[in-house]
Amino acid sequence: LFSESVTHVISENNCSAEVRTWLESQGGGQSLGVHLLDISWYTESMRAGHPVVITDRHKLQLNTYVMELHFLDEDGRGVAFRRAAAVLKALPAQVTSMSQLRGLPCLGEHSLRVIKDVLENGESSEVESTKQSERFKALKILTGIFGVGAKTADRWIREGIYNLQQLRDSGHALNQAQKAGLEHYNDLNQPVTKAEANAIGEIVQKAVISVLPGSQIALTGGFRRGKLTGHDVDFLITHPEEGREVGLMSKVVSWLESQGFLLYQKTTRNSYLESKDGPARPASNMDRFERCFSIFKLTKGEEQGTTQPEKNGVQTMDNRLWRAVRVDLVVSPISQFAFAVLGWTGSKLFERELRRWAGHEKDMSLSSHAVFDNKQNRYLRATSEEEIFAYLGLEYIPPSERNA
Ligand code: DCT
Ligand code: MG
Repeated sequence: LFSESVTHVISENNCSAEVRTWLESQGGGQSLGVHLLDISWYTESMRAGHPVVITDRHKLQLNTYVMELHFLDEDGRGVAFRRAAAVLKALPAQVTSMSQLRGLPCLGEHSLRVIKDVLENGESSEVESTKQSERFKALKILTGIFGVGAKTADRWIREGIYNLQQLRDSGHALNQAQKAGLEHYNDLNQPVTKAEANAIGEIVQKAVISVLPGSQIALTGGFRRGKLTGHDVDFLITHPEEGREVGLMSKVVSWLESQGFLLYQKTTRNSYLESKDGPARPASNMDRFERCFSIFKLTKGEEQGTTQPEKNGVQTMDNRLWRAVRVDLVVSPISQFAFAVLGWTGSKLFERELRRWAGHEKDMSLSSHAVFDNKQNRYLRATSEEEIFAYLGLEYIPPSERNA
């Protein structure tokens, strides 16, 4: 998670003299590129003349601690910790003293307290005691079940359910997703590799071509950003003739099912209509494409026979010839495809900041469907991500730099 780098590069002559001096003092040289992670504070800080972060791709041990705190998120502090982690991630060098953090944005009181603790004591007592707590462990285990969110996990914990066995014994009626999640728990908690994502890509490609020749697929999500592993594989499907994509999802799913590739699937229907729904609302994270949450049955290559640690610590050879993999399929009409690609490439924090930028700096509403210009009171069309960045007044940011 933390080995990845951050977002936007601006040219040096975009910096104020003060910023340049500061950056040079941080070890940057003449050819310094400035990486920005939170686009909206970027302009604010620039205006205020504060030094803005940052060069380069160092990972910080501290990030882990800040992220662990994310799990404490019971009153919406998760985003604040994510931002703090993203700032640390983008720093040009390992943090060794609190003074290095002076003037940096997005580091709140709580994050700073944790960082201070880590610097002084090697670890954060707050984070460590959280990690040791039964509640934290249970939250991790239960939200690790596909179909179980923090709310459900919390309810179960309050009923005294702390692990999978207790859940099974509880007699709780689980929905289809949760049943599948429980059944494939180990597989779904094992990272998906790039090789596995490619193998699934070939299957999905075959499916769409079989049911509607000319259809196209794009790999989105973390793998498009260059990540080597992910928790799932995300695909976007379209057809170059507007309207031909209607009904495509159910055909693709039927094909996959008939070939025995699906262990689970649930399709939600597209409900997006510009004229009816009005401008895309920036506050809404969820888009309204036809979407299929699925679990694929992926045959293992012979070289992939893995050993998995069992609960009692004994290594056992897993002789199964397949593994379960979470796959998300999304169908978009070609007219919205560029927006869909941008919206589904992530990261989640990057998307959030981009939407915030659009709203605050440009008075535009950006979604995975469209961008609405509030000043002109109209939608702006785009056929590529580059055009969308241009509308937003930003240099193009390649996917590999969207890992904030
Ligand atoms: N997305 C978003 N807002 C959400 C959910 C998703 O903007 N609430 C976008 C951003 C990422 C993309 O959809 C895919 O989502 P995930 O698969 O959850 O994220 P990922 O970056 O692909 O992470 P992973 O590698 O773990 O799958
Ligand atoms: Mg993903």
